[in-house]
Amino acid sequence: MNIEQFLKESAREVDEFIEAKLPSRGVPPRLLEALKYGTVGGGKKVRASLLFATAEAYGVERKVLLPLAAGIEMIHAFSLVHDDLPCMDNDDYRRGKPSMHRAFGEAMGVLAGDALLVEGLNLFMNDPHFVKTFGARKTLQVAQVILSALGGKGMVGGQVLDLEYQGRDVTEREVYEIYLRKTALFIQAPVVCGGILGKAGRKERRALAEFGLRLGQCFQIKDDLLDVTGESAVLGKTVGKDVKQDKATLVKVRGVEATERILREEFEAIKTLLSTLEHSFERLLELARFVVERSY
Ligand code: GRG
Repeated sequence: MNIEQFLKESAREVDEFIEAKLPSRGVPPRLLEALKYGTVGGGKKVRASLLFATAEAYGVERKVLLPLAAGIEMIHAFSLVHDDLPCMDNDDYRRGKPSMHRAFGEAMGVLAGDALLVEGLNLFMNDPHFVKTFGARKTLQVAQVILSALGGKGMVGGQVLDLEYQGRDVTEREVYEIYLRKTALFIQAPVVCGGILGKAGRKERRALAEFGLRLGQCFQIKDDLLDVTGESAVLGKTVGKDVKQDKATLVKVRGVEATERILREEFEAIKTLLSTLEHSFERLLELARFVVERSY
């Protein structure tokens, strides 16, 4: 199975799981519709795939990971829905269709985002089979990793900096600070969770954490490059917004060519890092390659 097929397969399984597990009874039908709109059938599902690929190296079956993989994707979808709101990046187009607030109205954009976050956590923390398989301690540990990546020191803080640094001169260090918080920690989270659930040793866990963080930085660097060099129809979202909104990006500070070079160098560093590990992380390496070479 090549990496595109691997991603497609992960997406299919995660979508099926979400559809089957979303609470239907007692939830207003319009909210349920919005939850599905925000998750099922959209997005690359890279974060779920990172969890599968990491845990797979330790022989953990994908079936038992689905509640966490799907939960992580729902939480990610929440961040996209809120990111698109008029008071944030104000985007009308996401995953090849109208963004949530364009399709369901602004109030539902806020509420569906809230519900995606809460139901995303619910999906694995309230799944008896998941808790029984991995135990309460590991369930709590993965929840802690996820919540730390999202809080004031993580994604919310990163989004605040992203808005604050818009329209002013920024340093490379400030750009990396945004990347780390806004994106990298939540790309790192599924890798770290895969190590925890796979019972990785301390040394390998540390290396996986470093890999996840570096990959997360690469992910955002590539995202910013695609905003300049990519095509809207392929990406399924508006392009050219960073320049228009004068966002703090590496492309703004260093230019396209230097940014592409930095990305290539980072990928080489990631490759070396993975090659020093005891277990074989072929799939993770393929995913990393996809992240830096993707066109969508
Ligand atoms: C975490 C409580 C809390 C609030 C969120 C809105 C917000 C605050 C943060 C924005 C975070 C954000 C949108 C970061 C950008 C990350 C990024 C590059 C997203 C695109 O991810 P892909 O390419 O998207 O994986 P698909 O559609 O493929 O899933």
